[in-house]
Amino acid sequence: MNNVEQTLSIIKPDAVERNLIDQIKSIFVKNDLRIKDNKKISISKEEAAEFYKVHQSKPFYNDLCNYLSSGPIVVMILEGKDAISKNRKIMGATDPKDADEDTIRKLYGISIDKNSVHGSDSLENAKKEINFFFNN
Ligand code: IDP
Ligand code: MG
Repeated sequence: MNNVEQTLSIIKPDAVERNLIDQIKSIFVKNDLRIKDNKKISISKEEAAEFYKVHQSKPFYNDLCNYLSSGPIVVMILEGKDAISKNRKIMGATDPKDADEDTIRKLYGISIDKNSVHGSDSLENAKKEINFFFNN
């Protein structure tokens, strides 16, 4: 089981609102990322602020926290070979207009803030982020 990793994925409010949950999940599954756990939740602005703490010095931090707490989201643990980098590749660039063809953000993203999905960017952050939403 070399390089089997877990990563945190979030389907953001813009995608949940447009009923894209099943389409996005099917892209992960098609790419051999197993959905180990998932739940549809709403979070408070304070929880969003804690989750996105690494961005607290950025000019877009406040808008980002308002946005993630603006409606239901789906949080998922994805598991598979090289899950962290694979998920980042499947998601595409942060700004949908820079994203490669067939990536989730190219297909469904609206703008740099409404870019449909989140994915952990490192092993360390994946562990922290999974624990944030699925601490049992
Ligand atoms: P990522 O989601 O591709 O990892 P990050 O740089 O970690 O991108 O930024 C977190 C989120 O903050 C992005 O997904 C995006 O929604 C938002 N964001 C990033 N840069 C900007 C910006 O310049 N303006 C507005 N929102 C941004
Ligand atoms: Mg990031």
